[in-house]
Amino acid sequence: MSTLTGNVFMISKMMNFTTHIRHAHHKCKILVIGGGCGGCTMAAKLSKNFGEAPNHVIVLEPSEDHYYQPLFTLVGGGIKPLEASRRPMKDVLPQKAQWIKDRVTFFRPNNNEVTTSRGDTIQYEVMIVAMGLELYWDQIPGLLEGLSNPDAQICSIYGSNTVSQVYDKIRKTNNGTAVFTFPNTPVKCPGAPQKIAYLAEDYWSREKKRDSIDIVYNTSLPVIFGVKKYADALWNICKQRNIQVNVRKNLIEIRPNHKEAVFQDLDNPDQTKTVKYSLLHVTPPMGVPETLKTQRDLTNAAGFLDIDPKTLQHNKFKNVYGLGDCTSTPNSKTMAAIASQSHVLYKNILDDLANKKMRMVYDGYASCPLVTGYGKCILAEFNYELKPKETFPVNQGREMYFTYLLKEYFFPFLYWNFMLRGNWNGPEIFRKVFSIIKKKDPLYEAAK
Ligand code: UQ1
Repeated sequence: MSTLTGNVFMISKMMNFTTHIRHAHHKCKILVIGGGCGGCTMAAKLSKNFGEAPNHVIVLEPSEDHYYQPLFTLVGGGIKPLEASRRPMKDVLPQKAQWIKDRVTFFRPNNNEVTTSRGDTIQYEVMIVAMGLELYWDQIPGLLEGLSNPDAQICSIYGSNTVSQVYDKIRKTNNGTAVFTFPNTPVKCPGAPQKIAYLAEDYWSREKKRDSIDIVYNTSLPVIFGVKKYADALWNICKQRNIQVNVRKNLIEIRPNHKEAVFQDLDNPDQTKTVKYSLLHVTPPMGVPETLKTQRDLTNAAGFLDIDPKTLQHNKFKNVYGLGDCTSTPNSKTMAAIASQSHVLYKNILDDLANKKMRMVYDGYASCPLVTGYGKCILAEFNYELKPKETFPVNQGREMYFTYLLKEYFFPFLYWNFMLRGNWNGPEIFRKVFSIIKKKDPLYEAAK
């Protein structure tokens, strides 16, 4: 026994902690890395096919809680409590799957095996990587310090531990400049950084404070939204409601004591601008979790799981698949995208296990319910080509109450009751029904 292991053994024995140094070996048919939206959905689907150990599904996930993150915008807007977005992980993971409450520390794809932080090994026939994105709060000097100071007027809907303070800080803002940011990294739900600006604007208008507050949306992107149809609608809204949009501006530093934020001009990187704010809403930089990012044989140059954008199968290791925010597929990172991906992935994995050709193709479908105020929403839906792919037989580029109701009530219902149980494959089913109606409607035919 080496000295180090010996010491650990002695200390743990003294503390009656011997279980800490056990090294269990697990074996399964399907290993799912991550119990978030993508992981939980895939585990639910596949555990219906593979139920009995060792031909079963294992989910490796360290968190105690599971969040429905699309609700965070509404929590920030004071519409929903945080609790509405949270459920215990044990209640959402499928009963038939085995939950190992631990995190992956090393992938050995050549051996079909991973190691966990407790030193366990898990062997798999098929691995699905669904690790999501991590928030890099510490990459912006002053951000952590500012968030922990209740008087600093810095907030973010992105953290489960920061989102609850957003509405209070919006309410406390009476004048000055409210600044909303979008970082220079991929972002989960790229619409959210501006949705919270619209909700805040609407709140201040209702409270008759709007004339005393300037609103600025500083985005690192060159556009307000990637799809022209919706971008045009959003530009109009910003113009009408006097929200100043600055593109290619990246937050690089905050001085919470002086209420100053420093932005870099991404087109002229030497140029910075310091802005005085009365409220600063920060969307933090994000990236793939370190354990995956540093696994060079699994990831692309940017650190994302290197999968085929159509089949969602790994480009090198054919028994590895991925979905959700941690993969290289160039879709918008939203929950609706994961719903579509989960359907494709499920069918493709079953085909592949049966030695059949994979039949399903993911077209990059993503959807973003762009809440533009209390009771208003533009329901963007589009594919890899950034072409609109709308479900309903109306122009979804307009603000509507109906789509807002979907966002507040229907999508959460769909998520908890259908998606997490493996029974929601995206809105294809609605689209089929509506396309039949559309075809039968002479007015629709004439409008084409
Ligand atoms: C969707 O399928 C989904 O998953 C549950 C969401 O979750 C947040 C969505 O926001 C959206 C828009 C969809 C797409 C569904 C329809 C009916 C357009």
